[in-house]
Amino acid sequence: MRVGIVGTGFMARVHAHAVRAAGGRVTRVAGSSPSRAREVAADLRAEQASASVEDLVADPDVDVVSVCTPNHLHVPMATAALAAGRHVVCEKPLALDPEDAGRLAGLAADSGKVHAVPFVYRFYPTVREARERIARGDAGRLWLLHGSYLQDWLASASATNWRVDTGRGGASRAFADIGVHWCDLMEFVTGHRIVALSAAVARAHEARGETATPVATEDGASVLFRTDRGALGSVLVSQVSPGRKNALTFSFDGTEASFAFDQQQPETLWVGGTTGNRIVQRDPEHLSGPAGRYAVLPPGHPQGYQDCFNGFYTDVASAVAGAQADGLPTFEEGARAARITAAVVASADTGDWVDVPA
Ligand code: SOE
Repeated sequence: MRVGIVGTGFMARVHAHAVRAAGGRVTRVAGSSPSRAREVAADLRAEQASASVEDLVADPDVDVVSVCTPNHLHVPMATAALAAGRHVVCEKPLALDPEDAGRLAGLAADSGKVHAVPFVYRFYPTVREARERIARGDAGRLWLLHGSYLQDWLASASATNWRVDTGRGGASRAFADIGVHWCDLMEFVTGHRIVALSAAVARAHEARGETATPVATEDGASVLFRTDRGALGSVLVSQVSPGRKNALTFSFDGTEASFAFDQQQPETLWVGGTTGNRIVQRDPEHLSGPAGRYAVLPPGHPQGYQDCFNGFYTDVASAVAGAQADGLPTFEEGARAARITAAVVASADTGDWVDVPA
């Protein structure tokens, strides 16, 4: 699997490691300029730097294009890659609005090519174990789905980033950036689908950066939702919660058992019951098949975020080879995330409950 990476930031590095872990080659890197591409290609040990994105997507030595750029460039770059007949991995959010996301998902579906969005938290073995146990009925009827995703990298008013800028990041920031991970994970693990939601957003800082630039995007969001199977849920999202780094947590509570997970302690899954609780270890010997597939190290050697990306690209490589694994997040999941985000923005604007299209 020969991969051309578009983008030169933190995610490009994570994607490059994962491509190699999956047995692929990083054959090209393109960036905001030829010189930046050369610098990062050397840093990532890519085989060549491409002078432009156009050169990269046209290069016969590229099977898969991985779009790791700021959000506003995702649609044009993924569209160009599909038009050139390449498979595409595109970082979330797929697009800044649901219409563009839907069009891109349609293009991808019609292309017959592999198309994937790295909702990578699906690839923790303990998450897959929760999904398997819930699917076989261990939770009973799930009725309360709750959790949060809290970070602190934007806690200071001096901290800023292209994600803060509406033009490059989109109308929503905290929810579009990390709330979508939580919602994808909830829907993937439980099989429920959000059908309506009520959201409120807030800002800790009205201006950011050295020039005190006014901010129009949210630092945090609180979302109440109902699902197609009658459950009630809530998720709290923040990028200004000091001490919380990537504190994605969920608790999915059923009539028989509750399943809880903490992304900062991913080696275990908590299973709550009225007569006692259990801690399920990430032990390949004792996980279900679909979970064990991603448990690549013996218990006691912790797996983490990069291992999730490695598992994601292993499944991308399988799909490129014609064997798509269960649970690969595609552009359809990217389009769904854009629909949920648009509902959050609309509800936060009006204060009303907003339906989320199927
Ligand atoms: C920044 O909030 C970020 O890198 C997100 O963009 C990623 O999607 C998330 O997995 C980690 O935090």
